[in-house]
Amino acid sequence: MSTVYILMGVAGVGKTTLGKMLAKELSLSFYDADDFHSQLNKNKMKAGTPLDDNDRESWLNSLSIAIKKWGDSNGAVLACSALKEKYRKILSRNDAVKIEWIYLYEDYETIAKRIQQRKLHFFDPLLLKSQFEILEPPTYGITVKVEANPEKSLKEILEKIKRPEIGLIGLGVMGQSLALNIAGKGYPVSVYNRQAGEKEKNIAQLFAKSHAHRFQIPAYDDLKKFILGLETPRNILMMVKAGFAVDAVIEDVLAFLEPGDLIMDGGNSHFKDTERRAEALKSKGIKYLGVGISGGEEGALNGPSIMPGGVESAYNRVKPVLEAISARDKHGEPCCAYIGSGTSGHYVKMVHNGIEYGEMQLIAEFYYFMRFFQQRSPEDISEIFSEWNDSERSYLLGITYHILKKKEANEPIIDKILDVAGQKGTGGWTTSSALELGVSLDTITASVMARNISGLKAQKEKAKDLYKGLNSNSVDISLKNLFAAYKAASIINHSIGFELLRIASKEYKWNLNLSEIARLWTNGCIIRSSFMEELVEIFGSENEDHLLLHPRVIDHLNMRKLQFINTVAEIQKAGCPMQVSSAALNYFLNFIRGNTSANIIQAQRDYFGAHTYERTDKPRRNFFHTNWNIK
Ligand code: NBP
Repeated sequence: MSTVYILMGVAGVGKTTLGKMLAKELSLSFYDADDFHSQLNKNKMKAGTPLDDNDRESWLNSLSIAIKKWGDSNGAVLACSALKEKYRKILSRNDAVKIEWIYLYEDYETIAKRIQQRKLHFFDPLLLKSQFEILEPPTYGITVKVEANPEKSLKEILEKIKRPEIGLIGLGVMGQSLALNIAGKGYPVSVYNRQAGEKEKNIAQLFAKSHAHRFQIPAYDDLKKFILGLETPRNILMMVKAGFAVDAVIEDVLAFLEPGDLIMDGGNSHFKDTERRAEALKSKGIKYLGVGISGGEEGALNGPSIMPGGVESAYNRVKPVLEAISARDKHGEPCCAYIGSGTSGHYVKMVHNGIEYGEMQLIAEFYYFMRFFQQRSPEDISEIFSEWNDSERSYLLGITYHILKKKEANEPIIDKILDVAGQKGTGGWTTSSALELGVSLDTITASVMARNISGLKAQKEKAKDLYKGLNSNSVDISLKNLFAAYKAASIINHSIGFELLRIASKEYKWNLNLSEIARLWTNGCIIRSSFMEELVEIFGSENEDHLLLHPRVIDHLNMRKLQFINTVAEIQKAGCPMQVSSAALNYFLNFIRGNTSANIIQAQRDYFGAHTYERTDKPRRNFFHTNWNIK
């Protein structure tokens, strides 16, 4: 479906001149509505008899048929006075046609003078006056005050008819920030938000209005108008709650989309849902990208880290805008790059969040120990985190420094926040995926479980009086040792997350570039840090094996392993919970021992279930069974 541009306004305002110029610029055919009058109408006009509404109706009807025909082919530019709303209604009666109304205006005196100056043109002041009297300026479309210099007016029209290249659905926390980010980078964007109930009326309009001093953002609460108003083929970015809402929006938009249009899901959808949706839409000719976006509200506004996955040609279509709105790495390159085929974008975002869960819990654990087992104040701990952050440049350490500094009525606000942590699923999904792939995900899983156990608030309140006798006195561990343990655990948490990506990439044939993924995570996202910068180089230097086998990581951990073991042990001995730190330590110890207790497990399995075992004195993949019945 193509666009028909209708330049409307009173006689002499410049419809024909500008219409022809516009048609040339857009490589479209130009039509003058006067040429569509019937012979009867033409005779009447020749005889100086004014046309009545009946005469006009047949003329407008034939024009509307022509408009439909032009819309079905390449589009066109039409000059037509269309002074009254009822005339315009007839012209646009076919819903399936995209009409762009361009209302040209100027005051009576200027037009009269202009017509008189065109020496050969007959000027009837009464006709012009009557046109001004019946004119009903449209409240939609584009309005252009005609300049003496038509080139200037054409420029204004061209700027205004630029249709939005991207339409954003869902003006929640992320959607609003992203829309402003896109508009700020000079990409025409339109927005839509559903009308859900009385409280949620005109969200899109109110949003556009509150930013109208900076950007012209077309805003809709009518889905059809929103979609038909987009440049074709259309690019739609959904920023709605993951789960049912995504399916609901897809179902709604499908009614108005055409083959070749593209839907992007910028939310945290489960990667298997993305796969299902992409498959279903493929059969309808609709392209689909799962676009992981990290950075929260502030990142979405100023530059998030973006992880798009799906068909590469679809990504290439939106690459300029996605790159433009993303954060920059230290070399000024966009923190946005094609991740891989299928559902890899959302998978990578999910693992990002898994690592994020682990990092958050680690910081929380060290805070908790220093606060309640070393009796330090939130203010003191914020200074300690600030020092740690001098070397780590970790976004999460940085925000925790601010959190601990914040006061309400002169009291640290952290003391007023209930110790029950919420979650939206990505951490748990990372664990489920690791279980499916047989990958050890100790730290991330422990961080999900830590949030789960935080929910048992009432039971924990009871339990604290039932298990007494543990020493909660001040535990003497130096800040140097605490930092070493934190750093070691954090390295192991990252290793675990990237190991899942490495295995998933092989399993799902995504060919993920781990160095590039680390680069995307060096800015804009929640887990950005100086260690992430280091990982870009570590993965870039041919490391295709487990991160804990890389020389630089080995150096990091060898330097800290004793402090790590002793510190976590001392903290636990004092009765302080350290779910992620101890999970990291156990992963590390299991990894570096060469042998583990798993031979006992395998023997037990063979004993009760004849599951067989491999032998240390035989090549791998040979399986043996023993008759364990000792008589
Ligand atoms: P919000 O909760 O702030 O906004 C959700 C949006 O989804 C609202 O515009 C809401 O419309 C719309 N929506 C819902 Br809910 N159900 C809908 C339906 N059935 N049809 C149409 N629209 C519907 O979420 P957000 O924080 O902006 O997050 C959006 C996505 O981005 C989520 O997947 C989230 O996990 C992800 N994400 C969030 C962050 C973050 O820091 N917040 C970071 C990275 C990714 P309404 O206004 O009418 O209710």
